[in-house]
Amino acid sequence: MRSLITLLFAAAIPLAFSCSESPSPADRLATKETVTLFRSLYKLQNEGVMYGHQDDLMYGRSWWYEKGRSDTKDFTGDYPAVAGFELGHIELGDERSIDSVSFAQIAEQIKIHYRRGGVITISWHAKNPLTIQLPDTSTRRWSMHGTAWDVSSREVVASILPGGKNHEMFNTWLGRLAEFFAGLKDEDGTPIPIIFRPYHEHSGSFFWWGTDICTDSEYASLWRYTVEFLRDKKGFHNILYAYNTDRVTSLEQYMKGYPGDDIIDMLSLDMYDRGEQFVPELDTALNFVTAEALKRNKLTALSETGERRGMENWWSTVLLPVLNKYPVGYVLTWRHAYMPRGFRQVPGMPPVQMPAKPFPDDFMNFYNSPRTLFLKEIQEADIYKRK
Ligand code: BMA
Repeated sequence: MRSLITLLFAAAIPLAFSCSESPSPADRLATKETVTLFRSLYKLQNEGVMYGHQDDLMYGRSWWYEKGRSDTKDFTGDYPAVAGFELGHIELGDERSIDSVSFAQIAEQIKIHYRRGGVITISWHAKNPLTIQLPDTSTRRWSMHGTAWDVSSREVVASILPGGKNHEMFNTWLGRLAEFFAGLKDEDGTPIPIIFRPYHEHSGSFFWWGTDICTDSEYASLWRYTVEFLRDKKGFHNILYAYNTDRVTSLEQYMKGYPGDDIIDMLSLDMYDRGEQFVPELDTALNFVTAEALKRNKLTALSETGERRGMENWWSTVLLPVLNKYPVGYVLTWRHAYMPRGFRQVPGMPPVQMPAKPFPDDFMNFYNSPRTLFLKEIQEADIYKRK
């Protein structure tokens, strides 16, 4: 008996060690595929940076939902490693998203990209659950009333948390989100692992969940409530949760409102190039965000960025050198909004003709860098361990 106990104990030690040595999703019940994805990404972020593109599979400036088409593929011959999708307006029960994309087609492309061996990330520009119920009194032509960008009330987050007057309504919204997630299954019924990045860019104050629009503790509670709803109440164990801020200058600022390591799987950052300060600011932020992520055994990403207007060779001379310094899991650039007439019209300004090509030529230098990973490279790495 004694020897059996000793034997069992001896067997348990390496097991315990191997668990603590392999970073795992925050959800202890995460599915096998989700754990595998998490570990693959954790390892890969030290080897290269995956390229991601928002709505890449849904449309480009001059085309709209052509199955199999992708701006990234048109330009480079390969799909992005990470495909970004947006679920704004799913909460209303609409058939189409905030960007007019059919949710059925989003689900279809998520399944296809997963089959190909790619990574899926989802954002959610949810409407403002408080102001959407009030009349629009704005006289401006471009009213933000009731949208994700409506920051006119600081009561909104409190109003949807338990005990708040919009709590039941928000449960309905989360329920609709859950219904969509429930459909994300492989042919054999296996839930598809996704990276979900709601309530993004918290350090800014331009969304109703922004830093000046709610308290840190309300923000953390919103996160916790959402994860508990999806994970514990609805039983999803295929979701990796990405915490996210807009530009920040210190770790303290980055972590304001962080809901906890038991909720979050990825520490991500959004930062667009708006001028000279971009490189030093991004360098500083990626330094502390990635160091903190590794300390906590979390994934990392520069989950939104975009080039400086009018700058040549931005991809290879600005973005890549900074990314090369840090273990950044993926870098994603935002959508190429569909412009059937080929012009971008900013109110009050003359229309600007959009470039005929989806990316500048320098994007090929980024693509050809041995550090960047597109779909073929992560297919080789077999991130879901299907081979
Ligand atoms: C924003 C803009 C909007 C879009 C939203 C959600 O950054 O691109 O036009 O509706 O993202 O995708």
